[in-house]
Amino acid sequence: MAAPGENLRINSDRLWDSLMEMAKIGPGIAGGNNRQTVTDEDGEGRHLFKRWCEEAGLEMGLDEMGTMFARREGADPSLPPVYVGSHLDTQPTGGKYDGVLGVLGGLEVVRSLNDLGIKTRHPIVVTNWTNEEGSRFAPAMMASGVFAGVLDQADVYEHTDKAGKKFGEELERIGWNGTEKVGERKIHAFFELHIEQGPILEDEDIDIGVVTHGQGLKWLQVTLTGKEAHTGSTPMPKRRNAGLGMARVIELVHEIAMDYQPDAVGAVGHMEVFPNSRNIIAGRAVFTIDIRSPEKEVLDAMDGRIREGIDTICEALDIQYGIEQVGAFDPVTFDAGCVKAIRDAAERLGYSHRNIVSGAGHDACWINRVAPTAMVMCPCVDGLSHNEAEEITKEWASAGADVLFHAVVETAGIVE
Ligand code: HGY
Ligand code: MN
Ligand code: MN
Repeated sequence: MAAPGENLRINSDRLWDSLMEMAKIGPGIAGGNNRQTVTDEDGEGRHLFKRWCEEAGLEMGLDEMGTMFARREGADPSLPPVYVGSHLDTQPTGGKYDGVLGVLGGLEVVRSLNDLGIKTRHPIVVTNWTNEEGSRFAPAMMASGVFAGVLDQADVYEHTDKAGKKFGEELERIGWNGTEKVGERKIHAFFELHIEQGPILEDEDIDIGVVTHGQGLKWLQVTLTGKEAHTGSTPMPKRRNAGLGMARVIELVHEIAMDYQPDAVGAVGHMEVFPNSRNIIAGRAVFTIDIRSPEKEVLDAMDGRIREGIDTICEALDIQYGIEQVGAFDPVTFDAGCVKAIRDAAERLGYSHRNIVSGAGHDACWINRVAPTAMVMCPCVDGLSHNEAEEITKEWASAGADVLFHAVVETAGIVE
């Protein structure tokens, strides 16, 4: 007996065209995107997404974190909706698909339901979560974190970017601060389609990643304080070199992550030295350590060893240090029912699939705390992401969106 809507497929051309259209907004310098959160470019991308949603007959909601909720009514409006989405904000040197595929894949589900004249029992809400990347304003997954009650809205409103601008003021400046209280919406289930951002699916020639877990993360912002001095006339033993301290800590993070292979990872991607002058010994260094593991015990062990190591390094170099945890979430186990809906959809559609643990963080990781949640992944070329050269194929995008379509529709129920 064929499953309801067994042959349901999305419109591949329309999805791809929408991805390419959105990619024109906030272009990067090397073919990708720079559409950072609550910038004018983000605002422009939101307007385009809103226009598309309204053309699809959706009603747009907006909360106080700027998250967008585009609702397609269900046969029973009193039922909690099935949410489907991701994020439209990008890294400063981001790709065209990270996050965007999940939002526009969700829109494509609705567009396809409209084409087919299908009514679902539960309403469906396509979602654009504000500031998933956490690059301009830490932490990552900011709006979904406030929605899940793990981040404080008043606090994150005060977080500043490198230029000292505040998140809340920037959200208001671009005109996307809504009036809806954050986190009051009831969610029946949440599904997120995302590129893998790693090499596994492509290496194994697999169409679909059924995401069973997400690894945990910690972001430790470190400030090292030494003493500015002349690089030429200051004897080596008399130096208090914060730049040298940062270099040793970066090496330490790498070594500690290598002690917990094959799964743990660690790096420092954000680093600033002051005064950053060629002939002044760095008096201050500010940088962020990013460590991750699927196992909480390993994450905590790495955290402890890094803190001990920083203390030893700073004592040897006679420099002071401060460590502030600016982001963290425990490893995530996604909802078995939602995961099964995704696996069954891939099976039904004839797509190759495998279980996978997400290396990157996603809004789904927080929403999983307040509603049954799961993710679908598609491959990306060379596993590359957070790089303007990020690339996927139209076929991969379509397969992922087809599976998303089936999982969402099956969970929302078809009534006619
Ligand atoms: O950092 C992350 O994993 C995500 O891309 N924000
Ligand atoms: Mn993302
Ligand atoms: Mn990202």
